[in-house]
Amino acid sequence: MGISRFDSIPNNVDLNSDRKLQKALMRWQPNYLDWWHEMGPDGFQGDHIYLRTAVSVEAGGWAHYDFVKMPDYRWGIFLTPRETTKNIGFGDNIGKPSWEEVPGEFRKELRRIIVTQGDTEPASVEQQKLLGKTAPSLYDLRNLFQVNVEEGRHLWAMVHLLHGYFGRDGREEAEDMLVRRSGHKDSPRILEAFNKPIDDWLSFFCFAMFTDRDGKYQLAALAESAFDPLARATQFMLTEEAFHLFVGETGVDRVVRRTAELMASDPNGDVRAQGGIPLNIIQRYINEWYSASLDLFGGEDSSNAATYFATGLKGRYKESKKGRYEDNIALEGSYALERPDGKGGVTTEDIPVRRAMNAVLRDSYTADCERALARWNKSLEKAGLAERISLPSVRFNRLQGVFDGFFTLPDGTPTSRENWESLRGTFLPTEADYDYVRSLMKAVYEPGQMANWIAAPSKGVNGREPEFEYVRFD
Ligand code: BYC
Ligand code: FE
Ligand code: FE
Repeated sequence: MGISRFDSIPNNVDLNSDRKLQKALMRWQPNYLDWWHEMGPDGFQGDHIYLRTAVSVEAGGWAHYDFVKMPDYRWGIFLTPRETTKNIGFGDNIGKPSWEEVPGEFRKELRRIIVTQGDTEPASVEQQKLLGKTAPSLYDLRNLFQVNVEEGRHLWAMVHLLHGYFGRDGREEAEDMLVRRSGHKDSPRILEAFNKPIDDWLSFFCFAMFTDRDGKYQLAALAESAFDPLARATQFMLTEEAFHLFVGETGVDRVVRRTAELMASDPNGDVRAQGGIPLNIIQRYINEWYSASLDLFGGEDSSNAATYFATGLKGRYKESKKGRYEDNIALEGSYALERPDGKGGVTTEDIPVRRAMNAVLRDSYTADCERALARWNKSLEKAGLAERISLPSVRFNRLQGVFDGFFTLPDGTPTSRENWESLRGTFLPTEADYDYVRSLMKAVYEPGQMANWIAAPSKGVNGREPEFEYVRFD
């Protein structure tokens, strides 16, 4: 019983010869499927979706595209292969061989990192549960489900590590992944951004743009890990992640482009009257999701981060890329950290680089977000408009780190709580904004048709036309 199910799990971890791992996964799998049915996409479970499945780790042929029903998706387990044994690339243990097993002294920290990472994956599926009902096109509907099943696979990737390397407490943690619920009062998901509702597609695109992008940087930091199975699992996750970021970045861009079109075509620039999303609402959504995603990097000045780096658990972005960092030990040098001065202003303080590793990773992320913003602004420019959108300051609207509880305008200018509260509706989405955006969310399920508030994509998926019937309703 059940063994045949394992033949259906694509993997390169020799699952067939690992009895213990099989047994653990066999117990977990039915609970995972129960969770998927309860908390995965609402409806559409019997429909045929044109989906990509990871079937190998070969650069050219890792993905297979076909129509599948989501519950039949083959969630697999893949580690990026290594040609040679690897040495630790940074921190106090630099140069020593990477770990194939979990060292006893770092067990707790490693488990915690893997659990935190794993928890975000099902959380995002829960947050996006209802979006299929209001998809702006079949192309977008299919992309949403692609992201959802792959986040499911990312959970599998972390559960494989928990089952394979952590024994009984790993199995307990794997069960708990299916128990916590996004936004639940008593057992919420671990990180705050994964408890926020995602009720409309502009929120979804912002989430995929800004929050999945935190995922990219966290995964990249873990892909440097001295714990080799974690490094290889996260490395492979990054191949799928690239598409999620594409969905977010091009999704926001398509909204901006459509808005620009409507602004340019109406002499009064009245986007609302034409059923589009005004630029200032888009800006407020960006402010909201960018600041919430910055919180996911943890505190800028963090002893946890210093420990993770020193021990080799977590590196910087592209730590092992030659020439990117002068020094992979990072015991010398400092980071100029901006923080509140205690008198209502802001000051800069030098802190040891190792303590600033969260901030260093976040800076790589911010630069990447700025690049995307520049692209969106190009779309405004091309439409002949003078308006521009921007990223708020990293000080703005923070609930973690040194600026938690500090009030600034989006440009970073300190202000009083009273002033901030009175201006809130100008820089963060209001209930009226959400109501308006939700009022536009009406499903469009005809192949090639597009909701009015968003531009069509420039190309389809896997070489198909944008008009392709990406979802075949049962
Ligand atoms: N919310 O030293 P600190 C993804 C806690 S997204 C709540 O400042 P640290 C995806 C912290 O736990 C990527 N609590 O931070 C995206 C600590 O608690 P204790 C997910 C928070 O530990 C879209 C205290 O505050 N992966 O993949 O250096 C769709 C002080 O912590 C938060 C990871 O996160 C917060 N935002 O860094 C699907 C990677 N921030 O010790 C998927 C694994 C901090 O006082 N996680 N705290 O009890 C980590 O590496 C670290 O846990 C963090 C926090 C970077 C998140
Ligand atoms: Fe993921
Ligand atoms: Fe993702």
